[in-house]
Amino acid sequence: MSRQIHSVRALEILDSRGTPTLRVFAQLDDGTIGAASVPSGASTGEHEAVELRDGDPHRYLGKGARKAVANVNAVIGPELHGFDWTEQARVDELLCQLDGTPNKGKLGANAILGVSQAIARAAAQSRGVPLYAYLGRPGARRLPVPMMNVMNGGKHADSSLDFQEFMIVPQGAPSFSEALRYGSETFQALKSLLHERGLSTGVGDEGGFAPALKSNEEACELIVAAITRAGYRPDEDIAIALDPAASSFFQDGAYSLSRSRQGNKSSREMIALYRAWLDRYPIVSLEDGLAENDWEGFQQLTAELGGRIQIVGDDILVTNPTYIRRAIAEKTCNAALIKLNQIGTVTETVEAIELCRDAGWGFVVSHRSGETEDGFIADFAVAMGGGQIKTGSLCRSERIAKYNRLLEIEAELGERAEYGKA
Ligand code: 2PG
Ligand code: MG
Repeated sequence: MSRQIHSVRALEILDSRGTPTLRVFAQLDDGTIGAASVPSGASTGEHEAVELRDGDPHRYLGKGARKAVANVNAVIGPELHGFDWTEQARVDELLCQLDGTPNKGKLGANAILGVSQAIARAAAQSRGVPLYAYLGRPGARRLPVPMMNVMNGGKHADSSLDFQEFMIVPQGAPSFSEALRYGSETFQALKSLLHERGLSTGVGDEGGFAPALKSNEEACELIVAAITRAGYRPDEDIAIALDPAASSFFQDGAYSLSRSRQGNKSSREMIALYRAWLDRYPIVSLEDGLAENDWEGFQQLTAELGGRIQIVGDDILVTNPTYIRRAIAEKTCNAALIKLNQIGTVTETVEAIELCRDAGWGFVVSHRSGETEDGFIADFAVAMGGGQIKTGSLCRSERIAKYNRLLEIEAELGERAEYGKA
């Protein structure tokens, strides 16, 4: 049987913000075609792999993706022609070599990731197995607990919230489908609460509400009230996870909570604030509670609160094995956020996850704020078996696409499906 890649080609498409991105099609010699679309972040980490943009101010405000498309069609495609598609690690290695830079700045991480994912998809299809089974360890069957971002602030919405994401975590649900129902009902309860108070029910980039609240605390209060109104027990059934995305409000050496008029805070004061919140709200996970270069602060945060909750590194780790290794050695966090496009290939992402697993860390497979209808990360989360996914709120189809794909996987696994954090 032929195991050769016939061709890869890319198309410029739009993401959920109406900004260009890539859809890549990989065709194998047996005629199978696998496709994948690439997401894009807004609150990006300084050390993320480079997303190549055209920079032509006359097209899409400089954000066109034609250069990345051309790199797939003219540079990567010819090199991959005839390459063995069963060797994902070698495909990804070749992609890194072709680029030749440490941050994928030449060909673009968007071009590279699209190819890497499209080949994985085509390979799974050709083998006749679902993507989660193809990428996963034998017997992959763990459905993740979703972290659902029901309140949006920071760079994702013009709300009054300094913190970017307030998420609900249906940890007490018996299955993924029930978790989704818990989440959806709570989202609707939150909508009615906001409506009754005369607050906006318009949504931000990830589908969470973006009202003008008086404080970040009020968001937590409202979420707890919504959980109760929906008939669930805060904590036991549904907990809270936060992603303040603190790099985005770290200015001139201080954490500036200017939207909520809480003034400037030091790392110590931020940690004290989180500690106080832990006593008041059912928080189980805190991502990017401090800024990406505040390694010392993070270490302190993990030392003080890491025994009680999950301390997740996103901007500080950027799914990069180099930073994850350092963070494991220095006890900087106890979990990593995993975004394929921060590092740029499927194989390197798996490597980052293996490091977390070996260190006894948690990991959360994540979407970006700019997404497409592609459900790749749903399969990827099940394949990796960590039992946590972050993929937005309970509305907007680019978010729901991932949840719907997880429902399909759960149904397919039937009795074998497991649910929950590993
Ligand atoms: C984050 C992400 C995803 P962005 O900070 O975790 O929610 O946002 O994609 O804008 O970096
Ligand atoms: Mg984040």
